[in-house]
Amino acid sequence: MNFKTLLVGLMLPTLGFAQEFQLVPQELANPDNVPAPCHPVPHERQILWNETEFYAFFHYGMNTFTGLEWGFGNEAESRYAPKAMPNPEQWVTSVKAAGMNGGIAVVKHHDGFCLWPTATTTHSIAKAGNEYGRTANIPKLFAEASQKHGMKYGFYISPWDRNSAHYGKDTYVTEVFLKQCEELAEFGSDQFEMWFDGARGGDGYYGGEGGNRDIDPEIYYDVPNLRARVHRIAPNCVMWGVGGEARWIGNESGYAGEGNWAMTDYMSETVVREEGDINGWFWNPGESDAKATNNGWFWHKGETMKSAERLFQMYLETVGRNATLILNCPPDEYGVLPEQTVNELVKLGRMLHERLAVPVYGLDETTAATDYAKTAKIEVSETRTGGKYAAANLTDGDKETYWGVNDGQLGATITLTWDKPQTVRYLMMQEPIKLGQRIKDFKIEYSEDGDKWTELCPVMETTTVGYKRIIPLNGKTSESYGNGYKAKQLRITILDSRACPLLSNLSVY
Ligand code: FUL
Repeated sequence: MNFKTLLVGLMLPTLGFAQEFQLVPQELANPDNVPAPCHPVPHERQILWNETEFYAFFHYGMNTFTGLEWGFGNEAESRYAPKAMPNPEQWVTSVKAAGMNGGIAVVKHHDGFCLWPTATTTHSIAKAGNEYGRTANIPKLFAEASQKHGMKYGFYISPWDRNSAHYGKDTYVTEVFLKQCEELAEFGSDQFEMWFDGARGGDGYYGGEGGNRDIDPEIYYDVPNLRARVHRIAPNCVMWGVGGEARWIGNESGYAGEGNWAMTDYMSETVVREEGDINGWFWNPGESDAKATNNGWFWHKGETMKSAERLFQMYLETVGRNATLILNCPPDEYGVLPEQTVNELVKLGRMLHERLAVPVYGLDETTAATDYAKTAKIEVSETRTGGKYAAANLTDGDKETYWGVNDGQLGATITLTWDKPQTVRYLMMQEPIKLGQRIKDFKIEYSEDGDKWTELCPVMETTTVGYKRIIPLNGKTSESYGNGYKAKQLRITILDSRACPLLSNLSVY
């Protein structure tokens, strides 16, 4: 029954009680039969963050000029002297051409040098070695460029500060770190992520005192206060790492586990980072940080780029496995992304567009991969009652609508049929994660003639889906763009799920 309102009331005029009764309008608790959430579920800001999918990391700062990866904290401010006016707008437009949706700029690394004129320390661009350095307020320019080009943005601020005399004492947290985070939040209330690396102290300059300062990051940085103070200014800013709202994927090589849950159990070192935890009690989705270059996080002379094909593989193994990918593209001493970086990023953008129909700035729809799911006849084993969960929702391009089955069912099949066989290489699926991550086992089969079925990628772990799963149908992420399979039919069988399975999108390329 699907009545919006039940009018409850007994009319007993014949017994003379009419004046005793009222019509009581009563809302049905769940008129549309909306599935119950399967806990834990993400916060709204975590859903928005997930939708950013693929974004850049820009490691730039004192190390770009000293040739170091980890400055000690004693570098003279004058050594920061860009050879031209740094141009964050060029960073933003270059990564937009690669199909990225935003970026995070490193504005303070472990050396403590701040790329904005902070009130908390003199170790900043205020004392830079030249006019370019002193005038280019990097977070300000980066936020403005991102807003101008419709890109999401955020900042990396190292909690570990090898320059500060306060580091290791309470005053560092109250007078330096939290205030710096607030200063950064003020560069834009619409920022999407603040990045805190995991470094937890060690040796450093520490205002000249030197020595070792070790802290316990779970207590020292006053995370509840940190979160509250940043969210007051930038409510959708996901606090990464020590902030507890998104997790490190456990490696810096650009891959997530084939099966990957957005949940983890707790925030300690024993967290299963690459795969997450099916029984995890809090939503802590994975982000993979990886380098587009071959050596450092910062640009150093002789640095080279990975090939676009290798970067495409990383994309499949991160975005395609329910993680986000933050790909490091370091600006050079001129404050721009070097030409070879820009060229490779353009190639990557084309690949993503032509193979997976990723929207890429500057490329129009005519060159995008064809989504064969849109022209298939789609049959499902069951459709959830309630009138809102039809299979058509799988291909309507609307992230809010979804198909699903009834409560109590933990499996289902979806069969796509084409008039003529189509050459297919990738399957993309998405769960409506606001209702929790549910699917835990599935298989994919195809039929060339509509009669004989063959299982695809049987050795690949086809377990989780989550926010997004992209399966190369030949089972290989490294040589995914092969000849493809001629399919008259493609069948996805969901074998097991934590609660009735739901899917918001399904594409076949
Ligand atoms: C790590 C840092 O120690 C590296 O220098 C780099 O910034 C990387 C992304 O995070 O924790």
